[in-house]
Amino acid sequence: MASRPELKAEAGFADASKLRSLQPLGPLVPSWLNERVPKDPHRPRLQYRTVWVSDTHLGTPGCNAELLLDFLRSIACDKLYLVGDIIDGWQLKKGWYWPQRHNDIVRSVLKLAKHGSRVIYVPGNHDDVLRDFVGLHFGGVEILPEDIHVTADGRRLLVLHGDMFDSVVLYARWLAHLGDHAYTLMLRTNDIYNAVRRWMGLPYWSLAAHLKKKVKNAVQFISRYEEVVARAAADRHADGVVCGHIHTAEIRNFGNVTYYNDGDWVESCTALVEHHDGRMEIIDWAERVRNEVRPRREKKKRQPVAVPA
Ligand SMILES: [Mn+2]
Repeated sequence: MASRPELKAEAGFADASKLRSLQPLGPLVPSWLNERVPKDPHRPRLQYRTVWVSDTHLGTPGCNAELLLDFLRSIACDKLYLVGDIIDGWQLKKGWYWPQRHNDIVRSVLKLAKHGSRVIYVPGNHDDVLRDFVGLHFGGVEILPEDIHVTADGRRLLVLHGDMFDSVVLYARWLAHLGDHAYTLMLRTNDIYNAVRRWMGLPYWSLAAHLKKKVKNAVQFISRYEEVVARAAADRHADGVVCGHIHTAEIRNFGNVTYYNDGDWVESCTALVEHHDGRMEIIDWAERVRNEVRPRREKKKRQPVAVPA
């Protein structure tokens, strides 16, 4: 896609104190990542052919809204896929939580649609109410149960959220429940641990991501999930599959099928992108912002002190 000068990035972050009051339980990504990063509102946007984002869980304090908004305001693409669990209907039913920032995110998506990006919303399990509206358009956003995306290099990718494979992977219901509680506890522990690390001036460390990598059962679950989804794509004669749901970004080959997972915006702040030549890449936005903020902070520290004459 050619550069679109009319599509200018909007101004940067809200101040961190405001964010605190909006997110009483605190985000899982450290607050300093959400500090105001003065960005040139006329900076060129990152150009992609396709962008996949999922598991943003809008309507919950877990959503890293500032980083997500920053990402959406930094990109331009021909096609944007919202791959499910975008709005967390389950949590909203339990209690209404909808800060201004979540409105800004919705507006930012609609703005991309207005400026020519094709926006496709594939509902997940947390926004399954939208599955009743499949085939309809809302403000330029198409709702589809799943889709086939053809890459620039001609590969056919099946795009779906991926919750339908849970039952295949998790055969016992009690196991799913135990998993849910253990997971919630893990996220809280992660929060406290990082508050301590922040106080000690250490960078953010994700316990959830670490445990998922280390704990045998979690590894088995993720690995088995990836395999099951890839096999389903092979059955459909697709060259690959793009999904979300398990909050673990990945690009992995299973025989002739490539499994892509775009990650999430609760734990990791990742997206999947297709470049204009068909090359696929996982974008770690938290990491990118961290690298932007770090040199600025160091520069600030190293500023020469005025010596009285
Ligand atoms: Mn899900």
